[in-house]
Amino acid sequence: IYKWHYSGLNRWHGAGSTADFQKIIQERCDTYTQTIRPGSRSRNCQAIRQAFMSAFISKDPCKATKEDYNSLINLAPPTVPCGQQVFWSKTKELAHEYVKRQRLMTLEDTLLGYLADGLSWCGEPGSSDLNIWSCPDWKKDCRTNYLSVFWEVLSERFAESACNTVRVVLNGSLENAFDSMSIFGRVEAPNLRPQVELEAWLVHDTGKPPSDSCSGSSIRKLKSILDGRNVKFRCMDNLSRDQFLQRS
Ligand code: C8R
Repeated sequence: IYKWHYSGLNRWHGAGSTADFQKIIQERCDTYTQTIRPGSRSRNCQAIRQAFMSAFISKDPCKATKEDYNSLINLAPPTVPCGQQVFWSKTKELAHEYVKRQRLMTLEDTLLGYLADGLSWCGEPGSSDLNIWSCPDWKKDCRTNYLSVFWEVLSERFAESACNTVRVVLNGSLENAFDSMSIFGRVEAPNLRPQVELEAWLVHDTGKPPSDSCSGSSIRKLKSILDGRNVKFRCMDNLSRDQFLQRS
């Protein structure tokens, strides 16, 4: 039992692959290309599903590289029209509510972000199946797992394509609204191009005082990352969720 536990499919500490992963990818791809963005360049959903699978199937789930996802990302690069991009960190639901009311887009509004949102996936060497029992956890097993590397490369490409003014929605109810270890902090902010302008919105829970502000140390750290890249920065704080959604 000991040996089975540590060498078997159950040995990782993260959730296993989502049931019916392939079917969900195919269905979401069809929905996105036919209903959500029918105007967008026609995409071959079967090829996209196949490229997604071959990125990780039969591979060591702790040895993901950015290159594993090259062919998938080249089939559907995560670009959005200039000036419409919204980043977020610890504010996923709020950011999605915000973009719905504006003509703005998060990474989940691009095809690959939409396909993968909320799903989990990993394979196993010597097998052509997904491991539905467990997948590596970033902290407890390995950082170079397929789920983490996917969001990192996709987020990197999304940030690199930003132009004009872009926005980030940060959680003002946390002590550190900017977290330099988050994907926004370690991947997106450091990959914005010079001359882009980033507007940060610090939004706190309605009915509570904010826990961080534009003059706090976490935002100063964000500002220094951006200064180093010649990215312009503006910051708005002390907004409750309701105020933010109404005024913006
Ligand atoms: N981005 C990153 N992670 C994403 C994601 C996304 O669009 N969509 C999902 N579902 N995830 P967090 P962060 C999952 O700590 O680290 C982009 C991944 O499993 O609240 O700063 C997006 O463009 C990932 O590990 O935020 C956004 O701007 C967690 O959710 C940042 O990166 C990340 O949750 C957000 O990443």
